[in-house]
Amino acid sequence: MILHEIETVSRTQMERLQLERLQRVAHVVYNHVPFYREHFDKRQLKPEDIKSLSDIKMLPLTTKKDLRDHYPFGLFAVKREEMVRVHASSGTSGKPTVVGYTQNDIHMWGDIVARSIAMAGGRPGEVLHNAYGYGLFTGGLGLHYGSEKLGMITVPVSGGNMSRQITLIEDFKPTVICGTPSYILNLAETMEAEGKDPSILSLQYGIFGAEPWSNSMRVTLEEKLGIKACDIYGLSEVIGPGVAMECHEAQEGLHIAEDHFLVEVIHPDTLEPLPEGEVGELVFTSLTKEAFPIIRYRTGDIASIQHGKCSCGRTTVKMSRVKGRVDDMLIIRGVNVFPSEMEHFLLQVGELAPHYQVHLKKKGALDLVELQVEITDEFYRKVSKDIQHEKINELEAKVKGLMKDHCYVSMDIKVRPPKEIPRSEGKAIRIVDLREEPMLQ
Ligand code: DLL
Repeated sequence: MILHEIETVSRTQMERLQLERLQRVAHVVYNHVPFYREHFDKRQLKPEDIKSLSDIKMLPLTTKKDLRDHYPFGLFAVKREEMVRVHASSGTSGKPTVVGYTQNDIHMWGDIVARSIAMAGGRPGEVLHNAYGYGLFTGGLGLHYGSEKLGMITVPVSGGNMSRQITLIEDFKPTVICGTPSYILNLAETMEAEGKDPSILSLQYGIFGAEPWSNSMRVTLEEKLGIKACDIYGLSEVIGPGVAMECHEAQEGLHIAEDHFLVEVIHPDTLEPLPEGEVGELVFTSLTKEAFPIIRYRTGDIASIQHGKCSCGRTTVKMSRVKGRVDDMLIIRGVNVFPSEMEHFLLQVGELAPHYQVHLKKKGALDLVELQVEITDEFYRKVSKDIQHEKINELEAKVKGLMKDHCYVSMDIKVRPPKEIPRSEGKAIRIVDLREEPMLQ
């Protein structure tokens, strides 16, 4: 096991380091980012007023809108000559949010991703197959630099081109595979369709993230690929992948790289801080970034945090797995539910393939929610044509009951034939909003 020294320090030591770094970053943003200076001035606050970690609450929250309003480089704290890279995340609407890195930022990011890969089970000298997309998205290059830093032989495949992915895995014999869980599922199923058994490959560990995925999806991926699958979390605004990582020993919560990122959990409506263990919106402050320091960034991601020593030996604070984004929460007749919660139960239905989509439609003034699920090839073949209609009706009723009993929501269910739900090429599209389009009767 590769344990980094900083991951096992006492709480007092960690908090001392965090405070020192927070005080420094407060000075940096005050002196170099007019947006933050204005906020400090409005509150009659000076960087010196930060005397303890809890004083962070005096600082303003930063939102995605703030990033968009200062598009592209308005929140950067260094001169252009000091920057070496930008990444961007595409939003659902409007301009992307742009983030920047100095050479030191790139080194620091490489270090935390190297720590993350080691946490998942990766070891120097072994091969890592990186199927995250390379480009403006931080997944590909983020994992790439971390893998090289750890001393792994890095295969920069990126996404797409399934047959090449499969050949490279068969020939290069990686022990670690990285990608979004939905894309790796697509890969495993493509192999199965070719009559190959992905569980006998050289793979031992998976590093999956960039989208919410349930524990049932973890079980599916682990069984199909014969691996241990760990969750990696991050967002470009904070740095990219590596903000937090699950260890393969416990597979229970993600260790936050808290020497670099200070976490808080707030109530998404009242914005009040929530106590440890309560589920709310994650907020991060970067403690060491140079080009794009960020203060109290509202991630929109719903999770909780917990302190304590993990069975892997690490003492860093852990976050629970992300349930979903605030914007993806479905409110169905007053009940809140995330697609990943529905996924957890759907994947336990033997007749269904692990693919689904939620379609939001409008009928008059009414919002309709339709959960689309897909039957397995096996079920399709087994059930004879004359009773298929009846069996599908039964299955729809079963899924409807399951959603009602476990997620407390009543929604329309549509069972679709095999392979009809679009497969993921990166981040899976779980919610399709058709409310602006006229309904076909
Ligand atoms: O998705 C960074 C990343 C790349 C993380 C590779 C992990 C692996 P963005 O494109 O900026 O960055 O999207 C960030 O994706 O706010 C979450 O809503 C979601 N997300 C990321 N990781 C997870 C995860 C990358 N493990 C947004 N579980 C975040 C659930 C995740 N959601």
